[in-house]
Amino acid sequence: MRLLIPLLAMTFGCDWSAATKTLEDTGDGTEERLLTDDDDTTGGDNGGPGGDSGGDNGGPGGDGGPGGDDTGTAPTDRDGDGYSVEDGDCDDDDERVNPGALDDCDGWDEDCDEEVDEDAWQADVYEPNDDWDEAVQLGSLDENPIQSLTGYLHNGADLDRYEMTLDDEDWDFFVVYLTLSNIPDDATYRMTVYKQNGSDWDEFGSVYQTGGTLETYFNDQFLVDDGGTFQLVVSADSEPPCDRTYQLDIVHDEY
Ligand SMILES: [Ca+2]
Ligand SMILES: [Ca+2]
Ligand SMILES: [Ca+2]
Ligand SMILES: [Ca+2]
Repeated sequence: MRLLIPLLAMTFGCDWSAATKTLEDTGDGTEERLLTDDDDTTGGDNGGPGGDSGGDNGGPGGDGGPGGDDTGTAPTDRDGDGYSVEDGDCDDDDERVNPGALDDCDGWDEDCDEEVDEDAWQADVYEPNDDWDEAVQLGSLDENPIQSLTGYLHNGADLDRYEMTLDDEDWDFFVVYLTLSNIPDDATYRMTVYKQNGSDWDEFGSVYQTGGTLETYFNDQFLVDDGGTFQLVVSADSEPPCDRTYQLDIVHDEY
């Protein structure tokens, strides 16, 4: 594929290509999987989340109920997490579950708001990076022409922005190869490239793919100094699993 690039670069305009596969197949599987355990509220003893969700540090101690069993009046906060059922604790036998808990990526709604794993992004060292001015700074591709990182898309609304700069001169040519791998088979991931234009961002192009590896590149125009600041946005067109990592590789070539 690289042998093709110099020829394409010699042609007019900024080229954008990729192996785009279609299918907008909205991933419903994830959503369903996450909600399966969710409906238990107070009451009975078993059925707590302690189960297998994994990923977390020591789950809440199993069953061994707290002291004083059968008093006539129900204790207001049986698990001692600071919230009673009246306060919105949807599992008063599990101190890990309460309205003040962090709802991380484990398939369980720890904070009782009927939304599952919405705080998963907080475990991502690159977050927050959804807004233009929050982009992860990759610096100069002239100085660091090969970059590789691991990211997460935590839900279908997550955007991961990466910003990079490129120098150019009229007679130089550059090409930037972008590879996004480990896309889940049941999710469609997208890469969109923008170039800064004053206070605006011009879209270079957008490509997407379901599952596997998405490869694309952008390159410069003939006889134009079109270096500058670029942003790459990784996003999902469908709901991805919150704990699935993707790998992003960026390679800058000049000739
Ligand atoms: Ca609780
Ligand atoms: Ca939640
Ligand atoms: Ca959770
Ligand atoms: Ca993000």
